[in-house]
Amino acid sequence: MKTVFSPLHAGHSGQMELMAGEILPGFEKPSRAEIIKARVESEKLGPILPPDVHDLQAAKRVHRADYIDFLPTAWPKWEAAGRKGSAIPYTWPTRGLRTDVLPQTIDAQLGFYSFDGGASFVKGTWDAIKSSCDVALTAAALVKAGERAAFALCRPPGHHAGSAFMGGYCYINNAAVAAQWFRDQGAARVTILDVDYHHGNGTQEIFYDRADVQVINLHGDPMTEYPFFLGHADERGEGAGEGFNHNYPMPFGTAWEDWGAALEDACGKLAAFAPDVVVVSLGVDTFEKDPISQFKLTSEDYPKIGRRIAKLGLPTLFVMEGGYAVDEIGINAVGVLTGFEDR
Ligand code: Q9C
Ligand code: ZN
Repeated sequence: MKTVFSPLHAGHSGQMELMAGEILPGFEKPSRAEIIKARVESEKLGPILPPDVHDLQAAKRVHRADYIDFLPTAWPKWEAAGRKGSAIPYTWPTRGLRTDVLPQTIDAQLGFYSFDGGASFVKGTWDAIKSSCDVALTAAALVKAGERAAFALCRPPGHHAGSAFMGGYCYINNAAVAAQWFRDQGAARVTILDVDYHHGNGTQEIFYDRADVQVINLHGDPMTEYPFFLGHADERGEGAGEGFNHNYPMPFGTAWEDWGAALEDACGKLAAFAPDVVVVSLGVDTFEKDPISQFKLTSEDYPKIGRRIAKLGLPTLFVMEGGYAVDEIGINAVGVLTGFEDR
C-alpha cells in the first residue's frame, strides 16, 4: 500500500491546550506523524510519496468559502496584533449571541470559526493544514487510479472540523474533502467509516442531509466523552439524508469484544449501502494506553480492524485522524494497514 506524507506537518508544533483546568502542551504533536512514518518504513508497507499541491476549491466543496479563506489569515492577524504564543479562541457565539456579523478582531474571528479551543495556530499551522488536505487528495487520487487502498498520513487530523468551524485539533476535514472529491470524480456513493475514539462531529454535520455519502461513527458516548454535543445513536440524518448516518456510542472501558461487534454491525450497514469507495477516518486513540481516551483496544486488535475492512472488498482510502499514545501509535496505525493487506 502506498502512503502519502508531507514534512510540512511539522511546522504545526508547540501549540498549547486547555484541558481539565490546566494549560498543557498539545497532545496532537509532530512526533505522532513521524513515528507512524517510521513504522510504515520499518514494516515495508510500501512507497512513501509526497503530496501534489491541490487547489483549495476541493476543500470549499465541503467547507464554507469564508471559513477556508479565514484559515491562512489567522496567524498573520495574530502576529499583526502583536501577540505571542499560539492563536487560540476564548469566546464563542453560543445561544443568544449573534453569528450574522463577523467582528473584526482576531480573537472574535477565532471564536466565530470554532466550537472549542482545541484548534490553535502557530506560524506553521496553515502550511500544515494545507499539506494535510493535499495528502488526503493525493492518496484519494491513487485509489481513483486503481490502487486497492492508500494511506493518507494526514496531520493535523480533520474529523471534528465542520462546514464552517474548526475544533478538536482539526481545521480542514480531510476525509470529508476526499469523500466529496470521489463523488465529483464520478463515484455514485461513498461511505466514511470513522473508527477514531471521538465522534466525528464535523463529518456528520457536513453530510447530515445527504443520501450519497453514508457516515458511520464508532466512538465514546457523548454523554460522557468529548465532543459531548453530538454523536448520539438517535442521530440518523435528516431530509434526504435520513437513514444514512449511523452512530455507535460506547461506554468507557469498551474493549474488542463489544467494539468489534459494533464494527461488524457497521460493516453490515456499509455493505448494504454498496458504496463505490470507502474512506476510513483512522484514529487509534481507542488504544488502552491512550492518554486522553477511555477504550481498551490492544495492539493485537488493530490488524483485526484492517482485516474486517478488507473483507468488504471495496477500494479504500485510509485517512489518519487521532491517536495520542505516541510510543505505540506507529504499531497500531500501521497494524490496521498490514491487517488490511492480510500480512
Ligand atoms: N479530556 C482527535 O482525536 N480534547 N481529536 C479532549 C480530554 C479534545 C481529539 C480533552 C480531543 C480532540 C482528532
Ligand atoms: Zn480522536
